[in-house]
Amino acid sequence: MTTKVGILVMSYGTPESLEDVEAYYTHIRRGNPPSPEQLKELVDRYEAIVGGVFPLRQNTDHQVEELQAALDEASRNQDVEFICYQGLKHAYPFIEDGVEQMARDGIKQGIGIVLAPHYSVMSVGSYIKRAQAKAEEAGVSMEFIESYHLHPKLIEALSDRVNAKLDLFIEAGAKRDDVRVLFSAHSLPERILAMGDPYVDQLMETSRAVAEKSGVTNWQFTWQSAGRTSEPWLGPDVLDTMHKLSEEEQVKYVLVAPVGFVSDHLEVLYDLDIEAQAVAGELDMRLQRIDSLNSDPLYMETLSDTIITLWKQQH
Ligand code: FEC
Repeated sequence: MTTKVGILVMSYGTPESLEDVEAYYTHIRRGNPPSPEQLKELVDRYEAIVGGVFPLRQNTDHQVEELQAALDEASRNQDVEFICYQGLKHAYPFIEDGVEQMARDGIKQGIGIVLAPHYSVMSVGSYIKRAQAKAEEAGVSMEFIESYHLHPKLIEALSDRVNAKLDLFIEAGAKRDDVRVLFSAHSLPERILAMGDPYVDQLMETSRAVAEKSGVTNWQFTWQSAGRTSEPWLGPDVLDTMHKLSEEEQVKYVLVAPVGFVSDHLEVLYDLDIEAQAVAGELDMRLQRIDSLNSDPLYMETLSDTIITLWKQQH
């Protein structure tokens, strides 16, 4: 008999329209509505990137479809069927909706995975906590994947992207070693450091592995997209790093590799492609960004391998 296993594929979520930005932002702020100024600032950022479309929604939908196809392929002729359900952190369908749908479909066992490779108690940990609570209530037995930041196919996909953009610099006349590669990820409040959180170490491990695989020695790590709250966030921020590189080391070529993200969305398309690109212009610096993974087959295989490995360990 074939066992049906629900795969809860979790992602950050994005509004469906500009009218939904307020509800989305209020959800991120745990029910506290933003001030009119804060709301306008966020709407302006979405308007700058999207022109009416929210790319993260489409990208997540596509990633879930492609992951389903990869799992179907990998489990062909086996006695297990993996069925993907989407669960978003801050938008419909919410994490809880995905778990509820599994239960309604008669699924008794599930595996949860987040479309973010690195674990922090404040990021992946909070997705898992919500999914676990709902699963207990709905009577679904769930296991979770916490991270997959060193999966060889993930490292290969990221290294290929680094090399592709380094080639563009070379075509434009730069020497490969003159390009400073900046690996980056979403900043988090500094208080995670006191909690022994693995987030920083995992990001450094991914960065080191990608640098090694692509033969890059001229690199460093920096943070981006810190939240607009009063507490201190992990730094240095990418914009400060760029200023420092220009002023203290006269660096002219920068390739930013946001290894903490897997999709085109606001934090990449605005924070890097618009905001950091504007700073690069002021500093007379040439800035490129690696392409996002989106539904790259190697990323899809990273996810499906990780899920199947966990399933096999349990059965
Ligand atoms: O394209 C889109 O519509 C969504 C882009 C988006 C992604 C994303 C990923 C992460 N976040 C993480 C942590 C935080 C913390 C806070 C926070 C706030 C925001 C706001 C927006 C936003 N985040 Fe986000 N994040 C995205 C978007 N994020 C918009 C609210 C305005 C602002 O501060 O800029 C602070 C919450 C609070 O007030 O307490 C913390 C982390 C990730 C990467 C892992 C993941 O994808 O889950 C960590 C994509």
